[in-house]
Formats: sequence, structure tokens, C-alpha cells
Amino acid sequence: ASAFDWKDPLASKNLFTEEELAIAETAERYCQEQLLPRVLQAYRDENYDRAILSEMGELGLLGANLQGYGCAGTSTVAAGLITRAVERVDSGYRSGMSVQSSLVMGGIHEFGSAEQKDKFLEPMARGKLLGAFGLTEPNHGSDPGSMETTARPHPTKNGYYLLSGAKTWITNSPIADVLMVWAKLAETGKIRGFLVERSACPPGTLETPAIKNKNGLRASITGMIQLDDCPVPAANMFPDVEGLRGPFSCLNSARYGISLGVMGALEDCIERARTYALERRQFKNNPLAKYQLVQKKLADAATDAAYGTLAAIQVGRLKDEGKATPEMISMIKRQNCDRALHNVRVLQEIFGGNAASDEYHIGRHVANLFITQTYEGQSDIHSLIIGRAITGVQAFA
Ligand code: TGC
Ligand code: FAD
Repeated sequence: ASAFDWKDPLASKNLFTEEELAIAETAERYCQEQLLPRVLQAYRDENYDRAILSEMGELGLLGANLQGYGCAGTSTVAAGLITRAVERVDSGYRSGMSVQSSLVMGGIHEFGSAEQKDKFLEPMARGKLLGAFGLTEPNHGSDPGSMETTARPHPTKNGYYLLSGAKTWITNSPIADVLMVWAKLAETGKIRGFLVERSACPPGTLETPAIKNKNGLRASITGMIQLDDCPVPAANMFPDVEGLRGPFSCLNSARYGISLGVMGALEDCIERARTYALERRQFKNNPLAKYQLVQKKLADAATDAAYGTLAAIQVGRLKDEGKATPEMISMIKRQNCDRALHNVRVLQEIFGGNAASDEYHIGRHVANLFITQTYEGQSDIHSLIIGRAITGVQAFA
């Protein structure tokens, strides 16, 4: 007879292939054994250990769903199970990996020239080169179409552009080797993507200062990208994609990863809250878990985690069949981030005063999940994307 499994209430496991289960197991083992023991100190020190990307590269976890170039070539769902395993430990660790895998490697894989793919993808898959994705600017976040960063032809050096402008809140930027920068061509005003190689930038043309003292996502490193007439070869521009379709196509894949990733963070909180509620006793020596109000909090959270997981699996399958639309991805990104954040805030209550101690991990997830709800399209922006698709009327401007 089947038994109810509170860790997987709607038996999502039944929908995974043997290969997906094996990948998930490898990722979960690495994350629990190698990442979890480091996360508290990393979060306290606001320090991202660069070695993590190399470790993930060795295990084949980077760009996992890409074909060729040393990538594992898994299903979309398998790649999502990797993000879920990483985010079960910390959203910041997942961020560093998402940027590398989905935004930068995914973008190069989809839009890069043969030379760009040959040069960057394999070292990125192995974690030897680290990527960053620069779309957001100080004055333009939700509305990247208004970006001010420009690329103009080099006045004296043929085959080069000069990039100028500033990007902000860029994950990995202070330590990235390859920065994918989206800029408007001065001549046409069309947005194009450039691969800026730090090692090739003359002094003073590229600065990537870190943004310190974040109150979430502290186990990831975040910074700016400041370009001052930075010379970039035309060969480092994506040849055929122009307009917002370029960056948004990269975002489709990263937003998908987040939708399963945040389910990992939520599940971790459910498990920790359940353990705490069974151990902590109040009033006549009853465990907190005996109280109905506490049970409802766990039931709500487990239900949202189970529903969110199933929805993400469905969209992942459609994505592999070429049938997923951006609106579907907006729907699961918004819903899963919103429900994860809402539920972890409620589960935090179960820990009472101990929630204030980082040793219980819950406060860290709460702070992180606020940011997951904000980046890659804040939830209200996704509401408007979905609303536009429902009504045919756009509400942004
Ligand atoms: P809109 O008119 O909607 O579209 C402009 C062009 O882009 C195309 N497009 C897409 N293509 C592929 N996939 C998608 N999801 C697409 N969405 C739009 C569209 O077809 C059109 O193409 P064309 O050829 O007709 O020009 O553009 P808009 O300016 O009205 O956009 C509004 C809005 C709100 C949808 C958009 O700007 C938006 O999504 N804003 C949110 C910004 C955002 O998500 N930023 C993310 C920055 S990266 C990041 O946060 C990384 S954090 C990583 C980590 O640490 O994990
Ligand atoms: P704003 O656009 O100023 O929005 C502020 C608020 O107003 C939001 O709640 C928004 O929903 C709301 N709002 C805006 N317009 C409307 C509207 N028309 N109708 C209704 N409400 C509206 N970006 C990158 O490019 N690369 C990265 O690697 C990256 N990493 C990040 C890491 C961290 C830790 C953080 C915090 C951010 C990161 N971002 C990155 C930036 C992120 O994508 C933006 O913060 C996000 O897109 C929102 O932009 P904004 O902060 O400028 O907010």
C-alpha cells in the first residue's frame, strides 16, 4: 500500500526518470555534505567561496541541460533538480550557479558564434571561467529596455566597440572572468549582447566593485559593472540576436531554475520547522507539533511546496518539447517565489525567539527568498506579464 510521504506529498518522484533521480541524488549529496557545513560562516562573513564553482564543475552540475561542450545534456527538469538541491542549502549558492549555467552559458549556447562557444563553454562547464550577466542598471531594473549603456564603434581600432555605462546588482561581477553585458548600439539604439573578458580590458576601463553589507543572499557575491570606453572586439558580440529577446531568452531558463530552486529552500524550512515543533515543548509538556495552529502552518507550506513542484515539472517537460511559453515561466516563477517567501515567513514563527539565531537557518532563508522574489522580474512584474497575456492590454507604461 502507498504511504503518505510528508517530504514529497504528491509523489513528484513518480514523474522523474531514473537518470533524473540519479542526478538529483548526486547534487543533494554534494550540497548537504559540502555546502551546508560552509554556509553559516559564508553568510556571516558575506563571503562567496570561488572554489564552489569549480567543485560544481567537476561534478557536471554547471550548464547541465546544455548539449555538447562538456555539458551533461540533461533534461530541463534534471537541471531544475540541481538548482533545488543547491537552494535547499542557500539561495545565494544557487544564484552563483544560475548565473553561470542559465544566464551566461545558456546565452552563449543559444546566441554565441561557433568561436564564442568553443572558447567559453567548456571552461565554464568545468568552473574554470566564471560568468556574470549584466542587464540591470542603476536607473533601469524592471524596465531594462530603457538601458543607458552604449556600444559605439572604436574611432581608431577597426573591429572593436567601446562600451560605456554602469550595471548594478550583478551577481558574481566582482570575481567574474566573463561579463555578459547588454548595451545599446550607439548607431541604431538596438540592444546587443557582448562578452567582456576581464583579462583583455585595459586598466581603468572596467571596474567591478562589490556591493557590501547586503541583508540577504550574503553567501553570494554581488557588485557593479562600470565600463568607461572599454574596448571589446566585435567578435565578442552575439552575432544574430538584437533587442530584449536576447537577455529575456536567457532569463527564461534562469527563471525556470529559480521556480524549482525556491521549492528546495521552502522544503528545507518545512523540515527544520517540523523537527523543531516535535522537539520544543510548551504548556503541559506538549510538543509544539501537537497544536493545531502549528499543524496548519506545516500543512499550508507542504501543500504549496508540492503544488509548486508539480507545476514546475510540467513546465519543464513542456520546455523540452518546445511548448513552454514565457508566460508559463512567469507564472511558476512568480507563484513559487511568492509562496516560498510567504510560507517561510510563517514557519519562522514556530521557532519563537530562536528564529533570531542564525544556527536555526530559518532567518537566512527568509532574507534570501525576499530577493528571489525580486530579481529576474519582481513578482508584480510577472503579474503584469501574465495579465497582459490574459487581457491583451499591457500595463507597464
Ligand atoms: P516587451 O515588449 O515585452 O518585449 C520586448 C522584446 O523581447 C521579447 N521578449 C521575450 N523573448 C523571449 N523570452 C521572453 N521571456 C521574452 N519577453 C519578451 C519580446 O517578444 C519582444 O521582442 P521583439 O522582437 O518584438 O522586440 O518588452 P518590455 O520592455 O515591454 O518588457 C517589459 C517587461 C516587464 C516584460 C520586462 O522588461 C521584464 O521582464 N522586466 C523584468 C526585468 C528582469 O527580469 N530583469 C532581470 C535581470 S537579471 C537578474 O535579475 C539575475 S539575478 C540572477 C541570480 O542571481 O540568480
Ligand atoms: P524597480 O524596477 O525600481 O522596481 C521597484 C518596485 O516597483 C518593484 O516592486 C517593482 O515590481 C515595482 N514596479 C516597477 N515598475 C512597475 C510597474 N510598471 N507597475 C507596477 N509595479 C512596478 N540583475 C542583473 O542584471 N544581473 C544579476 O546578476 C542580478 N543579480 C541580482 C542580485 C541581487 C542580490 C539583487 C538584489 C538583484 C540582482 N539583479 C540582477 C537585479 C534585479 O534583477 C533587479 O533588482 C530587479 O529586476 C528589480 O529592479 P529594480 O531593483 O531596479 O526595481
